Amino acid sequence: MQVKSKCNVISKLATGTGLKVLIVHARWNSTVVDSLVNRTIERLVELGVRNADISLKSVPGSFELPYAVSQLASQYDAVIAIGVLIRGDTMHFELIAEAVCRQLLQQQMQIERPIIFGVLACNTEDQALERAGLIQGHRNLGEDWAEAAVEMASLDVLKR
Ligand code: DLZ
Repeated sequence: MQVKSKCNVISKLATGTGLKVLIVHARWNSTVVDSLVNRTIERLVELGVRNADISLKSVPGSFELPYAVSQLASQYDAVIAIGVLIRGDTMHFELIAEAVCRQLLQQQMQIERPIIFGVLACNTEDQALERAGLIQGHRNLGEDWAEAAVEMASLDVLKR
């Protein structure tokens, strides 16, 4: 039996109309990051978010994502944090991946805004290229992040 790796993410009711979304992305591994960011934007627009309601902010590396989110998130209905970590010869990868994940989760609860985890922690460059749809036959994960942002922001708007 084949396991479904992607749930049917977007709820039928969720629409991006009227939502303000921030994408914060790292500049490391920019070929992969740019492809992920572009597909995220494209999918947000397909879901009804206006181009004018999508803001972009870049930071040097993934380690800087949580601070940028903490400073900016409250002005938006959802934030998508995007970075690509590729394992190297040192402990950097483990330290950053773990810390960034924990901090983004914590920010989400503190700021009470959905923060979508678009940080890839890959063992190889090929894994990163695959997940950005840059290797034939592979899907770009940016579309899942856009769908998750719209669905989660819609929950939040209903509550207010
Ligand atoms: C230093 C570093 C390394 C080695 N690798 C990556 C990476 O693969 N992806 C990424 O987004 N950032 C990397 N960085 C930079 C750190 O995230 C951070 O920007 C610096 O340590 C400065 O705080």
